[in-house]
This record gives sequence, C-alpha cells and structure tokens, in this order.
Amino acid sequence: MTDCMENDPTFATRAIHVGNDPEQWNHLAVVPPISMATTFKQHAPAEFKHYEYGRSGNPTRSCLEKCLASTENAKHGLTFASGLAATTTITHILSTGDHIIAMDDLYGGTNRYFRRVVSRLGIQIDFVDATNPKNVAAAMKPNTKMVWSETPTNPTMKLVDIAAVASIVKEHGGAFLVVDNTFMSPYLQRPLDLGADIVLHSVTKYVNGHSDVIMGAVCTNRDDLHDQLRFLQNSIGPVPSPFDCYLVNRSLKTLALRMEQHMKNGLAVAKFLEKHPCVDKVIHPGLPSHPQHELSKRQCFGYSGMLSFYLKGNDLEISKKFFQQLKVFTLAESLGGHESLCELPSVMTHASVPKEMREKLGITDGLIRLSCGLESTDDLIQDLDQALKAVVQK
Ligand code: P1T
Repeated sequence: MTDCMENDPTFATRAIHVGNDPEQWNHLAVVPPISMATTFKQHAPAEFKHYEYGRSGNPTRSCLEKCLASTENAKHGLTFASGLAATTTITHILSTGDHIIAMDDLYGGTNRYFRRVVSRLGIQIDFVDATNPKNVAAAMKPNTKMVWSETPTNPTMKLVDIAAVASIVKEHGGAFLVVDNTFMSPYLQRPLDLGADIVLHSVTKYVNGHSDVIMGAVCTNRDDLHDQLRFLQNSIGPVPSPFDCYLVNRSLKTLALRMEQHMKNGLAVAKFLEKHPCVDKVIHPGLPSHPQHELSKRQCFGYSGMLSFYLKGNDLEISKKFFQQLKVFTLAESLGGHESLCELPSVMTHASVPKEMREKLGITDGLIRLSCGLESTDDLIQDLDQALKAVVQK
C-alpha cells in the first residue's frame, strides 16, 4: 500500500504472545489477570518469590513491559504513569552541569518541561533543528549527555534521520539518544534498530489507542541505561496502575491492525486536503511534497494517522469556525485513538511554547492538526469537505 520498507511479518504475533504465556499464572489464564495487590508475602525477611511491593514490580505490569519491549525489538521495557513521567524519569539520569540537545519542534508539554523545569536544575538545553543532522553535530559540547528528538515532530511533522543522528551521538561518546516514537507506534518505526539508545512512548496515544489510559513507556537494549531507569522508576515512583497495564496489554493485541487503518485514513485525508482549494499546504510524510518523503520511506514501515495542514486565510476566527462545523472529527487534545480528533496547536497543545518559537516553527493560528481515527475513510473526507466549504472562501 505504501512505498516504505516492508514490515516484520512476526510483529503481530509478538504483540499478542510475548510476555503473555498462560503458564505463568496459577490457573493458566489465557488473558492475564489484573493483580491489584500492593504488597506480596515474603517467606522470610527480604526473601520473596518474584514481587515484593507494588511500586517496585507487579505481575500485570511485567506482562505488559515484556510485550511492549518485544514490539520495539528491545531487551528491556518499563512503563510509567504518563508519557511525561517517562520523560522526567529519563532526564533524572542527568546531573547538574550536563547539557541536553533537543529537537526544536516537540510536544508542547515536553518543550515546557525542558525550558521551565529542567533548566532550573542547572542543566543546560539547546533546541536545534535536527532535520539537518549537522546542526546536532555543531551543538555538541563536552558535557552533552542527552540528545532528544521526536520524529515525525508534533505538530509540524518534521523528520529526523535517526541513523545519522545516532552515529553523531556515538562518535561524541558519553551521550545517549532518545527518540520519542509516539507519533508512529512501534509498528511503523523502530528507532532502536536504527541506533537510538532509548525509545519513549506516550502510551496514551497509539499504543493504547482507545483514549482511556494515560501512560508512558521506555524501551532500551542497553543494560546500563535500563539499570538506571529501573532504579529511577522505583526511586521516583511514577508507576502505572495494574488496571491500566491490563488495558494497554489488551490494546497491543490489535496494534498492527489499528495502525493499518490509521495509515489508510491518514493518507487518504492528506491526499484529499492537498487538492482542496481551501487548503494552503498539507504536511504528511507520505506525500511526495513532504521535503523528507524519501527519508520516511527509508526509516519507516508506513505512516500513522497524523497530519497537519494550513487553512487558507491563516486566521484564528476562520480556524474556530472550521472546528465548529466538523461533525465526525472532535475538537480535543491528544491523538492516536480510534476516534478522529482535530486541534489548534497554537492555542491548545503548544500554547506554552513561547510565541517567537512557535512563529519560527510555523505553528500559526491557521495550522490545524488532525489525528485520523478508525472511522470509514469517506466519512472523514466528507466531514472535512463540508466544514472547509462552509467557512473558507476559495
Ligand atoms: O500526555 P502524556 O502521556 O504525558 O504524553 C506526553 C507526550 C509525549 N510525547 C509526545 C510526542 C506527545 O504527543 C505527548 C502528549 N501529547 C498530547 C497530549 C498532544 O495532544 O499532542
């Protein structure tokens, strides 16, 4: 269906079975039980079978973490109470005096955390346009400890060449590369295979996919990083609930199927909007007009349901009217769920990004972000068409 790399045919099987073996449960349950216990009996002081205390470990969580790690081709997986809790925990690996290089376009909450929280801890941050890996090389300092990137970025859909940036980070020595894979899910992109050290997800999005769980995850192949993250997960404490772990483990079973439909809808909507007279520009990596279309074919297995576009007029009032007309798309933050969502990053998800930074990135009042869900393709297109025609003058 796309001209991207061919996907791994074992993906769906692993997402269903890894970590889910019925033999691990007393009653051989095919579906893992939700283990609500906050503490576990010890045979003698500090002598216990697998688990000791619910923050340190939980059977339902272990089951999910193993399954999730396998989807990213990772040796280790850890889950957190939110995507931002995962971000915070990774950043705790750093110490005062360290330096971070971050992609300039990031989820607004991640940008805010780096600028307004991490910077107060005596950690220096430089935001660079990592679409050109040379900018990352030029920003490297002797104390650079972490390079942070999303690809595609939220919301301007810029791509970062993961393999190229990973080799710059390795050459530097002492730093590690984190890739936030939220916009793609492990089905469509596997950053560790391309040389990243850590992959992060806002599980809240595609991985859970049903808009009913807030969760984060981190996967890595590096034992040293995993040991530190595992220590921090327990020492800081932002762990998810067993019930949420159950729900996400359940969601992984349909991830491959869901992503295929997200991809189909996203591409169809992008192609439709690109021809629409009421639209100035569409940004979707699957369109040949995307400046990094070739890179996306090389590093991804397809495209998610995410895209952004500029409404003709580039005006807040026109954008507001457009949202009021939509009937199938819901105006709301977040993404990656079964239901299609739309939002205005300039005043919603990225309102906390300073105005000059937003303007430089092209996050204007006419930039609309869509998360195409799993509805019928024609219904999504018709909904957008009627809303565009109602509010935008050609
Ligand atoms: O919301 P939370 O689970 O804490 O995840 C934060 C996060 C991290 N990384 C990316 C790329 C994200 O998009 C997010 C959250 N994003 C939204 C809520 C949004 O609407 O963009």
